[in-house]
Amino acid sequence: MAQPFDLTIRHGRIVTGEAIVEGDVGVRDGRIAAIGTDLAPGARDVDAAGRWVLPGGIDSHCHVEQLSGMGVMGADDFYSATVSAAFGGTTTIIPFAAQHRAKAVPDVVRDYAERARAKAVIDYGFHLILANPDERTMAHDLPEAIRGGITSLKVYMTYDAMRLDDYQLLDVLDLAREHGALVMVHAENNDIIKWLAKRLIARGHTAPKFHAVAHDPLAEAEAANRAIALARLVDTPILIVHVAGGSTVELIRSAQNLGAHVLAESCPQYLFLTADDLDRAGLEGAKFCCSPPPRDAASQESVWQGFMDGTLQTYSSDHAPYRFDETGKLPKGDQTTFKDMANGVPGLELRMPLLFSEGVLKGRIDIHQFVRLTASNHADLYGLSPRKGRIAVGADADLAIWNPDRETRITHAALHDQVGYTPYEGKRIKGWPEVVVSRGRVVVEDGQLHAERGSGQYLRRDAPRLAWPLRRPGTSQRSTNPLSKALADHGCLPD
Ligand code: DUC
Ligand code: ZN
Ligand code: ZN
Repeated sequence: MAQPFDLTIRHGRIVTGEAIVEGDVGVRDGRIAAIGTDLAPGARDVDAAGRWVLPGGIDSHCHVEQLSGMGVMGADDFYSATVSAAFGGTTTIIPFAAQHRAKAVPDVVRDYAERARAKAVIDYGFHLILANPDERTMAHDLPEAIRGGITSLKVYMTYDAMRLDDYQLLDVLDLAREHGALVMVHAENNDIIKWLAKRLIARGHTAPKFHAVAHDPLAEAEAANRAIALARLVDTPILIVHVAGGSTVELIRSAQNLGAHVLAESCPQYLFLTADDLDRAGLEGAKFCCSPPPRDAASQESVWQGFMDGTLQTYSSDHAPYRFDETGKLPKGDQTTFKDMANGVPGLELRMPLLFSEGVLKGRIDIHQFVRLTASNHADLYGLSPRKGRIAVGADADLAIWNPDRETRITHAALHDQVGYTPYEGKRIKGWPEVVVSRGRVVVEDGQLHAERGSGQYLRRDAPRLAWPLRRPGTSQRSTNPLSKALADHGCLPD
């Protein structure tokens, strides 16, 4: 008789939705077929005694095989990025198909899709980076991309080559509401950064640490505040990505308490690095340069608080893999200034192990918060539920089996990306996803990869699943924007 399951994971501590089940997971045809105790043997059994069985992670913010606004190609392609993600317990990524101003959106999407199809070893979707909301894009190409399953887009308020002005942002937000897409916002004030950078460079302050000075926390908070105001004006949800500063966390929380439809994300670099990391000998600090930059211990604490109280919904890597050489961080060799270097840090592989060790095992967040922040919230917000992000019968069998006792001293040599360094070199962490399963396939086991190039599947995503209001005890949730009614009355917004 045929085995009832292709794979049975036995005796684990399984996190299912909001419960913990001590038992087994049965997998058939790539999906979770049963959760219970004493399930029948599978064609293959994996012992998970003493281990957590968690949903595979979803990393909804990573830059893969992407040309930056400055024209720099990242070091990871869709193969190395997805391999690296899988080794860190992530089974789905949502990188960007990045429009540059001269490119048409359909060509951009086709190009990224072709490259990913040939190389990815885990499943993936795309967000669109929108740099040119011209007439054709807005009238045709963007609605078409959203209908095709790219149900989120990222817009920049900074970087001359990418940024949209407020007028364009309003147009994009308006269109996103009409077509049911989620707008992710890179919130930094372009002119503040340019103004400060010019003065710093003119005074000879060119070292990497001045990147953090130029990207002042006020540049982030001002832009976030403006993005929230624009979103409230036209009654469209936004998600502010890579929140770094404590004041930004606070203003997002206040906006949510007023009932504003504002979501937010942060990343490992804002929990585990500070601006002091940029202050290293020579140009070494370039390895820690990302935008916005890591801040200080108080901001780290605010980001933790934001994760703990639900102000921040998603924890992503913002993996942006630039090598420490002329191809990335050091385009002008030892003459490189902080303005020349590519912005970004790697993080696909260490994102979840860092949070498991420092968040779950140190008691800052519980295992359910860990699952929400690394998987299920991403699935809901980016239209992947119920297929991804939770351990439930019928969902894809995307699983990570975590050994909570395994101790690791982080070294880049043990990682699988192509960046050549990690900002977390030497850090000691506890807990590691030793076995990783993608759609029922054991893709990582015993430190080995068991997945073919191109075996990941493209995910055509549904509309975001957003639940309002964000519940926070003791706060009254008023309507998002009284002005919206006036705008609707005058035909500027739908009723
Ligand atoms: N900042 C970005 O805006 N994108 C990639 C990485 C970074 O640091
Ligand atoms: Zn960004
Ligand atoms: Zn990014």
